[in-house]
Amino acid sequence: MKNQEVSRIFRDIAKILELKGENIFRIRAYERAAQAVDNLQENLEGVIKKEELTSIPGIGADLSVKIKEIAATGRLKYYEELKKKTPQGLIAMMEIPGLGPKTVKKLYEQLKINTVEKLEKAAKSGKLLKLEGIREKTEDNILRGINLVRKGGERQTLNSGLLLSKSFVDKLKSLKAIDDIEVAGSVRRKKDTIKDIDILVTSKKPKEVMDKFIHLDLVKEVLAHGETKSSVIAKENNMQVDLRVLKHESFGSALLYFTGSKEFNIRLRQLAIKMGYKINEYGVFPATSMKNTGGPASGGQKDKKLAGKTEEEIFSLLKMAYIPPELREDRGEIDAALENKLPKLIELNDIKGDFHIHSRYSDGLASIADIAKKLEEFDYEYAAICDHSQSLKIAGGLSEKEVYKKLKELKKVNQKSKIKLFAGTEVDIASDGTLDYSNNLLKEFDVVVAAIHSGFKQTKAQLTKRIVNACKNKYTNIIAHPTGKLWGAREAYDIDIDEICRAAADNQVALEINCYPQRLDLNDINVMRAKKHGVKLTLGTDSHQLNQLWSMELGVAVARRGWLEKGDIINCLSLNGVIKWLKK
Ligand code: DGT
Ligand code: CA
Repeated sequence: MKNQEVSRIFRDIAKILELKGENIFRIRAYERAAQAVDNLQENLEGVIKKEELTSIPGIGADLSVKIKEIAATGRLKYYEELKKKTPQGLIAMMEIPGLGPKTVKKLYEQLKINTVEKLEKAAKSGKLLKLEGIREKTEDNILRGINLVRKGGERQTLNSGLLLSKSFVDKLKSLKAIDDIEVAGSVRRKKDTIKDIDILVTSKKPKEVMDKFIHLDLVKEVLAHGETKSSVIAKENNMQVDLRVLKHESFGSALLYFTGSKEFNIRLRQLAIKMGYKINEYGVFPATSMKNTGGPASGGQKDKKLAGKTEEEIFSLLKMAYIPPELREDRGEIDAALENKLPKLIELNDIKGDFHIHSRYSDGLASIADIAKKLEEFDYEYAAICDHSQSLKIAGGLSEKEVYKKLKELKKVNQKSKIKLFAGTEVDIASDGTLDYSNNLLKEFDVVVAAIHSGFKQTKAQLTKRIVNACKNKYTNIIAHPTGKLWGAREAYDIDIDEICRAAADNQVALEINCYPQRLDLNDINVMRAKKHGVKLTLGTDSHQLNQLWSMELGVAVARRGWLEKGDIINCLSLNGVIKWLKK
């Protein structure tokens, strides 16, 4: 059981109770409990074992029984009953970003709207304006929210895809009947969003494997059950998971085929044809034997197969370098591999620090000393503690006075810390492009990370100018999450990325790859563009809790998909290198 499963259930309960107009204290109790579980630094199962559930702030006797029930059975009867008694449509409506239980209740009671479809229709025809507090802008936001949920429903974040794949692979790995196992598809390519999960295995007992697969406790529904392929819907996120059982001798070609991307496959097949080969999921064959190689049952293919056991074997037959999965998007990687000019992609091991961590001074949960201690688990030389600036009140932005207090504490912690902690700030870029602190204060920081947190609805020209202005401030080192995308809540805002890259390059400002699971901003395409402009990139986890620091690996995935090498990323510099770079 994951902590997030519990907090999600508690949060849902709070929403349903609010919808039903229940006692506000009960609602707050569930919200507080959800927050407490999210903030927990260890797994709930461990806490249950130690019988320390009630020592978590906000978890009393009643909630601790509920947590134990979820741990033991994977569900909570009380929650299931509540959901049963609430119209499904209202629950779905509450998933729309910006639409809370209060508004949903009003919509239901006053306009009889009880499904997302009815809501969409009403918003489109301006009927919502009848409700008090709803303006045209609100209607637009609701429509945008509905679209986001629909899109989000089709695809999930890379992080969700990776976690779910891992759950399945861990369970399947314990089966003796399985020999090799690999995740293919967009998960293996580490694409920023994932539609479904493709798992490949080899086994001499396909029937047994399939039987175990469809009965895993992770499975909610079985869509198809065959001897070589089965599809299920996972309980988590309702994501589809496909499992294919293959023969050992064609594992490499199947892995290549099902890793994709489709565009890459098409290009590779064209190349193979030019070289006189036919390539498919069963192997590589001489083009002349085309008719014989349609499927596993086709006769005589064995003696004609030229490669197929491993991907390496296939790339080598095609006289090209091995192409890492992250590059397989038909963006020039095939030509580069033929000319042996593929980039030497960065790896997690190359990362020597994190440029974006929030402490308790603003909206983070950990103290600077706790962060320093936790960072010892990573092989880092430095990290920047960046808290929000004064205007961002909802995120606990620091006043000038608080900044000096933080700087003092940082100095103290640094004396004992094994790694260098940079004094950082995530300073707000105001709507006119000025920064939220005076230059006098900015010069006190080692690292100035500038970012937009409001005024998203400005025009493209205004937003672009704002960021360009921020780049021109001589104290700015990094622009954080440059496009503002927040998965499931906000689309990227429209900016002229080339103009921003030029300003960044001219002013020795780096652009961030924000590693926060819902952001991954810049994305792979924009990273490639930044590199073309000669812009350096930094990776920052934007951690608000200690258990978020690991998300550096998501940023590394984006960097790899953007063809980045060590020299492109400031986090690959040694401490001295970074200090030099900061003194631009
Ligand atoms: P997604 O949408 O996140 O699931 O992305 P993928 O890449 O995992 O796409 P998926 O699951 O539809 O298919 C897995 C791989 O199978 C895909 O990357 C390439 C291969 N594939 C699927 N359909 C085709 C096709 O029509 N032609 C070719 N050449 N390859 C295909
Ligand atoms: Ca897939």
